[in-house]
Amino acid sequence: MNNCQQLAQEIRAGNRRALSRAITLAESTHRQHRNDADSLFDILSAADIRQSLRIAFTGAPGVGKSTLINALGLLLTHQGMKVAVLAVDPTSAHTGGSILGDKTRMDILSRERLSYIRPSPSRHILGGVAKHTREVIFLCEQAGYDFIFVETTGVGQSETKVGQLTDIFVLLVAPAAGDELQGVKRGIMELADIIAVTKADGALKDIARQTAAEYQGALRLFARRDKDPEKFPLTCTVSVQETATINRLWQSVVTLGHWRQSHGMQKKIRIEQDSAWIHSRLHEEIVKAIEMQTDINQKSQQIARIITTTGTAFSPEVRGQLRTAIDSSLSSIQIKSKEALSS
Ligand SMILES: Nc1nc2c(ncn2[C@@H]2O[C@H](COP(=O)(O)OP(=O)(O)O)[C@@H](O)[C@H]2O)c(=O)[nH]1
Ligand SMILES: [Mg+2]
Repeated sequence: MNNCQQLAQEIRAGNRRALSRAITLAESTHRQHRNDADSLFDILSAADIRQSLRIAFTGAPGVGKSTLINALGLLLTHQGMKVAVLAVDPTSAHTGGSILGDKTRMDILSRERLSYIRPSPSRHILGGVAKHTREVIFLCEQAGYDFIFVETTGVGQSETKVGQLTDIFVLLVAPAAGDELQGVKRGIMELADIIAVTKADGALKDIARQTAAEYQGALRLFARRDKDPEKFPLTCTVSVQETATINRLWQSVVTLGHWRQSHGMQKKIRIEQDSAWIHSRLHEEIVKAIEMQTDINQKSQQIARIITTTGTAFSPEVRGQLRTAIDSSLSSIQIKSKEALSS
């Protein structure tokens, strides 16, 4: 048995160290690691593919994502379910603060035998959110996790991307009534399956209820989606101090998950998502190959110098140079691919 086969076997047996090693391979930029990761994916996908329910938790920093995930994770692991948490948080890449915060907030969950917590390395987040998140999700699924929680903050369109990788999208908002819905972007609200107003306890309880009612009102203005049963997308309030609210939120997630599964929606959504993901992978690889095969950077610097002289991109010189650069790049790619084919 070679190393990749061994690793695949350990992952399937639920070995967390093996899973971490595999994720590191998948996230690596080294050629050899990528090749190993490819072999690993081949081995894992040749067997029976396991799938988990994937849930995104998104919302502004400090809204209570990690705390809620910790509470939900404990609830589920105590029922014997396996929960994996992937933190895709661009803000932590800048400050380092959130990752430390998450460590303590998910500390209790991380000690559970049935949990697995993985923050994304910051360099991957900065270079395009969660470039490998789809692969990491696949690996966690093959390790037998029943639920995969993806935590992300609304920075640099990370939520949109995470929304394309998950089955259920939970948007968390803080209690703050009358605040023009806190500037939550329309596009994010359109993605939401559940909007949960957090910290609904103590002095904030009433405000949280009011906030939830406002969001409920706003949701009514959106067009109905095929992927929703009656009452969805829904709004609720939640507090980690009140277990009943956590249970209720989870019941909504489960209800929606079951409905989508039994109506063929989950399968449909996943096929669309995977097709889009493959498209963007292909796009990325081709652009990378083109950049490597042409002197695109040098050419744009040349043109930038002309713009500095002319003061605008709309000069005949610039447009002429641009056409020449495009033509010569395209023919250079053609020549190089012919060479590659005949060699
Ligand atoms: N009162 C109250 N505070 C909460 C609740 N959930 C989270 N918090 C607090 O909100 C702060 C930010 O929480 P955190 O989970 O790190 O937010 P994240 O940045 O969205 O992951 C922490 O100080 C938490 O203790 C809640 O249900 N009630
Ligand atoms: Mg957090």
